[in-house]
Amino acid sequence: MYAQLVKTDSDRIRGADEMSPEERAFQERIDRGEKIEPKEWMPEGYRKTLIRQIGQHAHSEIVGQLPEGNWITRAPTLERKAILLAKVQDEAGHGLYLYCAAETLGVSRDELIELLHAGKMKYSSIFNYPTLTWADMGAVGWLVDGAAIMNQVPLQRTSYGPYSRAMIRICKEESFHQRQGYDIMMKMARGTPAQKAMAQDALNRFWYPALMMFGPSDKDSVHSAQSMAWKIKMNTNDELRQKFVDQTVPQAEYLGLTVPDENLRWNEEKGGYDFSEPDWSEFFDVIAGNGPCNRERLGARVKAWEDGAWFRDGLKAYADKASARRSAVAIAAE
Ligand code: FAQ
Repeated sequence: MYAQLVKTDSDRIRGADEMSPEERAFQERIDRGEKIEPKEWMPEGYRKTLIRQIGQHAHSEIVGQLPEGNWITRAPTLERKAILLAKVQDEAGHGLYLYCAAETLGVSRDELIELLHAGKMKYSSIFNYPTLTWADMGAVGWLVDGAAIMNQVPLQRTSYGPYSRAMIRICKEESFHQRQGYDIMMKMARGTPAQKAMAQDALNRFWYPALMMFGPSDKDSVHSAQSMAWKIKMNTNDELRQKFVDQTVPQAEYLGLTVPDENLRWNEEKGGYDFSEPDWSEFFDVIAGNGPCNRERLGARVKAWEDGAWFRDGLKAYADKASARRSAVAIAAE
């Protein structure tokens, strides 16, 4: 089951002449912009690609609570603490909607979690970087949620119904997250010289990892072509990265901070910024499990799962007992 779930056959687009009549009819529905719903026929590759992407997205939300959870006890004011708590709770909620969306494709949440814990399913590279100062809470909200929104707004129009509906609510909450991050950055950037230096340092450390969130450059993206043909993805990785840079650079200027890229220049002809690519060898290293915090993050998730075993056992024992009681009542009533 694991190998089947992890390996997808979505790497190559099949021409209409290679498709079965069912596959052709399916592709025509996608091309007309129809939504695909859970019990409807779908190609196996479509189902597996969705499980991979939605599952990875769900894991990202759950693991993504850790870098910010790290700062809840150290938030500088009661108000900041309440806001950060709400944001981290939202991320748990996003993970739960997304696991539910994945479950409609015939995989259980337990199976997905097992794959994550076994290192066989990925989560976003960004959460393998440490959050060292309070300014990092600003940078995560501004840049990480900003990149997440840039990627997820188009996903509201994705072809799979449950995923697209989950995205609508998630995007609304992500907008609040992005604003709270920018608000922290404003406060820091307009504070004392030491606070401004902390904000600049957070931007320096999170800029390139945020650019990596969009995935490898288009020439190295394995799944984009087929995922776009199926409207599982609506844009290429590079298109979204460019939009993110174009939107974020003026926001950095407004803060009086400097994007750490000496090649950053407005390009009149293309109507967007030229910018330096992230270090892709670092990206591939991080997604292979060798980033600064991979072991710590996965270790924290596995520990939380193991520590919760008594609670799951208790729930199951209660459910089994309740179901046995219902059966006894039903037999007595016959
Ligand atoms: N990290 O062929 P492509 C959030 C993998 S939510 C790790 O281009 P694809 C909210 C990719 O899986 C953030 N792995 O892949 C929040 C594939 O490997 P595989 C998560 C990555 O799927 C904020 C290989 O590289 N968002 O942040 C990454 O077509 C703050 C080749 O790549 C989503 O998941 C990466 N960054 O495009 C929470 C959005 N990029 O699976 C807390 C939905 C690529 O074959 C705090 N996902 N890989 O072994 C997507 O849009 C897509 O899956 C992409 C990747 C764009 C991420």
